Amino acid sequence: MTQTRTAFVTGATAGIGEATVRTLVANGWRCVATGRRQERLDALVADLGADKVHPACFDVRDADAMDAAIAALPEDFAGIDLLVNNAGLAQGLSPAQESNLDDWQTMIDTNVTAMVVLTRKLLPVLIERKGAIIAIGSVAGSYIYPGGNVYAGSKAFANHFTLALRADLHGTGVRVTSIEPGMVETEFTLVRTGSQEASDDLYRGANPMTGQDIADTILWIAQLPPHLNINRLELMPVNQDFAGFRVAREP
Ligand code: NDP
Ligand code: 8X3
Repeated sequence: MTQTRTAFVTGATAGIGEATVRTLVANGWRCVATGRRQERLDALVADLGADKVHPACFDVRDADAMDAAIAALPEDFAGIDLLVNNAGLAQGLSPAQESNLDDWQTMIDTNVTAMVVLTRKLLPVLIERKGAIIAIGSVAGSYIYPGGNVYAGSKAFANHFTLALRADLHGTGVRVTSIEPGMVETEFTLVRTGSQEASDDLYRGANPMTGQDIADTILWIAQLPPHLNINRLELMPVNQDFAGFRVAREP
């Protein structure tokens, strides 16, 4: 009988992270599911079982709360084989010159600092267990769009930090993958714009990817043979592409 493996999935209360927990559990994994919304973590436990899901409710920007959550992991969930660095957000779509500095700080704290801190804290167990790290970066880290500014910068950092980990973990047996999605229909755009109408408008007719598409990709990567590493993987819906060069024409 194969041993049950354990994943630590950040941002499991919605979108890609929630789909990932549901998919991993359906395929025999245990998951530590994190997020700030306790009621959504409770719903995951109710649906999937307390033996399969351990809820860890904390704000990833709070390093002390992160330490406490890691220290409180029950024995069955403490041996982490897979870290899914997924929690993240965008706030605002304004040009840099009109952007709100608090929004920028929130994105840096969440998408950059928290990911780095959590990864550093879990590296010892991941190395001990020859585990894997899968990070959700974004195409925004490679192709810039107007208003992307700090979000795009934070995702360029995520894409690149993840690749850099690959170099440092050389010889440890730990696998590292940067998944870089384009448009996925989740609560992301609602959080970004604060408007259900803007969110619906963005996705209308685009046939975007779903959280399930990304979760299936994560499962596929996580279950590849241990000698195989996907370094980076960029995904988009067919209806989205990366052309975007603009020319401002002088009179
Ligand atoms: P959702 O808004 O649906 O989910 C975001 C998740 O992140 C939630 O579970 C939320 O939990 C968690 N989160 C956000 N801030 C914090 C915080 N401070 N502390 C703890 N948890 C936090 O978005 P997605 O599923 O789309 O996003 C997941 C990742 O995918 C993000 O990193 C995003 O940048 C990336 N991505 C998304 C794309 C898209 O088009 N949707 C495209 C490319 C990348 P809670 O609010 O309960 O704390
Ligand atoms: C573009 C991807 O992360 O900027 O659809 O939303 S992201």
